[in-house]
Amino acid sequence: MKLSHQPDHRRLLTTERARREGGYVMATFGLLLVPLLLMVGFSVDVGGWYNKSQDIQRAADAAALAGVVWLPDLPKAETYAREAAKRNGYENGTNGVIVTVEQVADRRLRVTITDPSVGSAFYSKLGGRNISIKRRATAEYVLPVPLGSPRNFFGTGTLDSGYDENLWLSINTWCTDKVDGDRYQSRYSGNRNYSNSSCPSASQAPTSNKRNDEYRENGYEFYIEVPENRTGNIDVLVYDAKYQPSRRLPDLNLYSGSQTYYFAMFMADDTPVSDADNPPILTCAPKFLSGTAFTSGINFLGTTRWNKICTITTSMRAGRYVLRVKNNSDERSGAGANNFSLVAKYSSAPYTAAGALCDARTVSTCPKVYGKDAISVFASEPSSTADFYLAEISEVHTGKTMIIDLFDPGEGGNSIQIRRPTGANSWTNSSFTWESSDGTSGGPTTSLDVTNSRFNGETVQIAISLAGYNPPANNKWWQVRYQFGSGTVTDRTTWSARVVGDPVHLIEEDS
Ligand SMILES: [Ca+2]
Ligand SMILES: [Ca+2]
Ligand SMILES: [Ca+2]
Ligand SMILES: [Ca+2]
Repeated sequence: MKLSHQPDHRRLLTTERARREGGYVMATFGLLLVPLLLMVGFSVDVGGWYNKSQDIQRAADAAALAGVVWLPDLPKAETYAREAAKRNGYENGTNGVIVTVEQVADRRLRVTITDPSVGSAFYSKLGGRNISIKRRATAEYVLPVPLGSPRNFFGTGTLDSGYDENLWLSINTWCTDKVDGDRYQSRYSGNRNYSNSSCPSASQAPTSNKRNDEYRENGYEFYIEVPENRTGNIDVLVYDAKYQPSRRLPDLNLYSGSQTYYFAMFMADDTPVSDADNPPILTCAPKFLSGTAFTSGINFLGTTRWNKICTITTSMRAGRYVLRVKNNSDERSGAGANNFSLVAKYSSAPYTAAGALCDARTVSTCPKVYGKDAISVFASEPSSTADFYLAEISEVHTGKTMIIDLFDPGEGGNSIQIRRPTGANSWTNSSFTWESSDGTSGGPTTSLDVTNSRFNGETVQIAISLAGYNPPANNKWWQVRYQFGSGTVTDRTTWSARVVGDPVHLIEEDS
């Protein structure tokens, strides 16, 4: 507690004790009456000041939390912080109250409230002036952990040998069972029967043991991050957006039929903590059926199977755009996995790997394409050991706990490791504990045994302590390593990673 004028209790107590030691009880009582009354008065005042300072602290806390989510827009953060302070009784400029709002880091906001005229019951009657109380609070917000790619492309599989990701983005049809690896877009669980006639419709209300309750109406979401210092218009391209099981690769066919997929872009906005309010870009919401034509004139990474789904022009704002990809609810005419890739490429760049692909860890003007919350992928590499980018964990998370969900991981393989970055291009196995939805658990260990397809249809939740975590400046990306013994790595799976803790919270600051 910070009070500018604190009463001197010690002196009063000393005085009292000294007089009691004198031994003249009655006389002393009379003498004591005044200081005793003063003491009572002061303790009432101190209690009042304490309550007041708590009120001011609460107002500062509320203001910092309300304002921080508007950063980097400081004027807006100020407006919302001051409104929250006002709602809590402290209006800037009224009764001399001062509410100062400052940005102290990228996503940190400090609010200081000073009330210069806190009155008192007794102190002021003795001629004491009103005291000034000042309290401050600092809030920060932490964005979701970027998933899957540190670059301007994601899930390009084997399209370019120089940038082999050996990973396709993937989304299954409605009428599939999640046991095949799609945690959030397969509508069924425990109903692996893909013939058109036997796949229940949504209106038939599948019995609970057949329904995947984790199905998400909004499908999967990606972020397209447009840097402030971009050098031109940026095209968002998708490779093989449609599902064409007759062609098979890269799509996976389980039961023939046509399918519809919806892509939709949403503007970057001032509230990065929530995506629910990002305005849709109506011209960037294509629908893909098996017969949808590719965009003509694009011959990129050795293929013409591309569609341009959006151009983010330089007159549109920088920031994080949201790209939503979902299957068609209740479409039961086929079953399989629709594989695709995403690239955010400068419009003026040539359609070559060297000209169009970049890594945001080393090139500041490079747009980023990464997954949000969960990535649904088809991992496929023609060797027995494969490393895939999993999640970017910056030092803001040091001391917390990272949680990784691997759904339906590693059938046919031997083991999986989680690797933390140690340098620009080096990683080391991390120790973790794990718990599976099948009831088994283990660790601490540096290797998850996945032999005998033991986690088919199960979620393995991995917990990693980030105590003392200090990533290299040029690489904060963690990887997941698959080891398949003699065979080649292949897995249709869904991965998530997050750090435990509130996205918006108050932090302790040294005064
Ligand atoms: Ca499986
Ligand atoms: Ca496809
Ligand atoms: Ca928003
Ligand atoms: Ca799998």
